[in-house]
Amino acid sequence: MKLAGVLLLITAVAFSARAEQARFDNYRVYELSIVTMEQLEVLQYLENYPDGYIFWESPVQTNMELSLVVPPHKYADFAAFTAKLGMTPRLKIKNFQEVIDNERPNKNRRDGFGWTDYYSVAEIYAWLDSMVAQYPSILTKKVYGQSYEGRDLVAVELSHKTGNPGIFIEAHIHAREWISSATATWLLNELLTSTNSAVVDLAQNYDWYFIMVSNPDGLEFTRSDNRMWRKTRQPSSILCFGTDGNRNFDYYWRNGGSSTNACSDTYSGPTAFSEPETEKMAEYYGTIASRINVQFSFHSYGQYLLTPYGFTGAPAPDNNADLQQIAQITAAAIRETHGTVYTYGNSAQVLYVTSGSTNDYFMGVHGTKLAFTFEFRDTGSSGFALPANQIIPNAQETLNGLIAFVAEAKALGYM
Ligand code: 0X9
Ligand code: ZN
Repeated sequence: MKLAGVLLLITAVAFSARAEQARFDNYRVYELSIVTMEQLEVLQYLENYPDGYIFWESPVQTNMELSLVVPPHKYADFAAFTAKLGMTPRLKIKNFQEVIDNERPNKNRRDGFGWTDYYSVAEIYAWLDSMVAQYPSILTKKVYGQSYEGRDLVAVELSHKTGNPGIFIEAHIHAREWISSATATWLLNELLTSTNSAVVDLAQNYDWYFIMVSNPDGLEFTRSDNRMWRKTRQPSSILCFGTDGNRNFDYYWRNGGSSTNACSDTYSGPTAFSEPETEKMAEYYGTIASRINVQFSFHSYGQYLLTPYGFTGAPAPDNNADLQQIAQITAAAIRETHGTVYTYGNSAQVLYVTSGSTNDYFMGVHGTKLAFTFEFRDTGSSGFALPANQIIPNAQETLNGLIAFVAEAKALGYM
């Protein structure tokens, strides 16, 4: 009796304390083109009442592509409603669980931090601390706030000398985009250890500001509960959690391409800067903005290099011709590395409308002249669950892109 009671208690504790990772067995992923208003409205309705569907992009406008994860119990419904809407879905993934199972082949290896696997917030922060300890005269750690769940919000600054132009990189604001922080940590490691002369030049003659994990609560939630989580984790309504950090910045906030529905993946938040993660990042940026020449946001997926502004009816920035020129050179350098093809252009034109994004805020409010979003690999065969063996090639092509970017920006007088 007594033993049974204890066992029962242990089992109960084990079940309540350990989060259950959602599985996606036989979930299919389809790509759709939204053309008509009717298609848009039906998909928007579905996003609000998803009942098992998972959107990889929010349906915000006609003339956009969107990937949709379809659970087995919706196969028939999905075929029926897309046919009624005159849509021709393209099957990209037959069993999404298989893609997730192939994402981390080395996850059971215990050989320290590296770039053949993805890591937790604690592991990333511990590695950053070890690098700061190893390079105390070059690297500085700044804790610029705490997340909603109380995790540190951390920036690292790399500087070899005073007076360098500044480059700010903000990664992993979207929880499921694991490749974004993996690429950022790899870049920092190269800047600290590479003997390649082009990389040494970047390290010594520019100051680098990195936020590796802008949304630590979200990253942890993707590891414990739901790999497809995107937003922050502050409750947004009785039923739903989270705000899209990249819709929560205070510049033309709620001006298109975001949702006022608290359950949507592109929820703008109740007010601009409602999330500690975005408010604190903006505060931190305010302290360094005068020293920043270039700002990069790291995201996935799609292989895009995007320029501001994103909001509805936005004017082109005065220096748009330079932005496109630099983007073209960067995309060419990326392609020369491993053949990866990037599409570049204004984010609202080549992707979709967005408002309250980091790029728009840093350019519009702080006058940062060069602000770009990278959407890393791939184009949808794995989507957000990019196999870890692509971290290094993705990072290598990004580094080559950055080398070409900085050279062109310098030639055009931005550094
Ligand atoms: O929707 C987004 O926030 C970004 N795409 S993602 O699939 N990673 O979610 C694109 C944002 C691009 N817009 C601007 N930076 N203005
Ligand atoms: Zn993103």
